[in-house]
Amino acid sequence: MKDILNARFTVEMIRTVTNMYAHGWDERNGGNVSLLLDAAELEDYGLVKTLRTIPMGFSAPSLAGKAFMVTGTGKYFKNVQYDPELNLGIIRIARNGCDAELLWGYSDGGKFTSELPAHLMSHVSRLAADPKNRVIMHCHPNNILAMSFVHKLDEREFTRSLWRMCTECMVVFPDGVSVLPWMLCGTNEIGIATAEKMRANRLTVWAQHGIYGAGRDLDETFGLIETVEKAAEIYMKIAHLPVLNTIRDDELRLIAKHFGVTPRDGYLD
Ligand code: 2HA
Ligand code: ZN
Repeated sequence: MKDILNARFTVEMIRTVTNMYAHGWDERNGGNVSLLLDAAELEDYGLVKTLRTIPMGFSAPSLAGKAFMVTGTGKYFKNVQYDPELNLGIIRIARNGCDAELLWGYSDGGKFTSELPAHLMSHVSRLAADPKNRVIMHCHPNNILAMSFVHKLDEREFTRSLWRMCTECMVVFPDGVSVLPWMLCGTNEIGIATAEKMRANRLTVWAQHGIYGAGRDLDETFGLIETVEKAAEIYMKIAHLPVLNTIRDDELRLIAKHFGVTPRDGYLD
């Protein structure tokens, strides 16, 4: 029997949340990550039996039978590497679409992140857009948060400001960022609103809270957030200074053409 602690996806999850903590994106119990797994592969690790059934409080019928590794509620990213089985869990969505079947983890009797609605509903949106999507990631990067206080929350304007901050931005997130106004977190409502945004692109800023990213693997998703956070950092460094130079729209178009990416429709003048 293979050991789940040595599984490639477990090792990558531990490395990723450890790195997120090291970047200062996940103070205390901040942030949460979910990773879509191959349910059949879990049999190799002996993970077939339901240890506990945990109601989710919402319904995601299209995910029935799918398995996810999800960070635990109230758990600190900095501690995951020292006790993965306590701080992480693997759940399979039950046939009724409303319950989570715990296959591994949350060993203190805990459960998945309070943001499970936003995660699973966003998985549904992203899988519809890209069947290879596997990751939803949420965290609280300083500069994205700061920018959400001083920049208009119009998502076209927000995206354009970010694109102009570093040449690479257009290459990394040509689909732009969506922005949600402040909302109460941990609710089905913010989950529905986030998933609605995630139909169009892979990044959603939660004003005065943080960001959601989606991607095909943990590295790609981390890199998306890392790039937005870098752009937001430059923005915060220059926002109060007279700006003498910028990247113009025709130059943004040139970057997109050169790197073969399509900018979000209507976002360039
Ligand atoms: O889990 O980040 O949004 C802590 C959070 C809630
Ligand atoms: Zn949060």
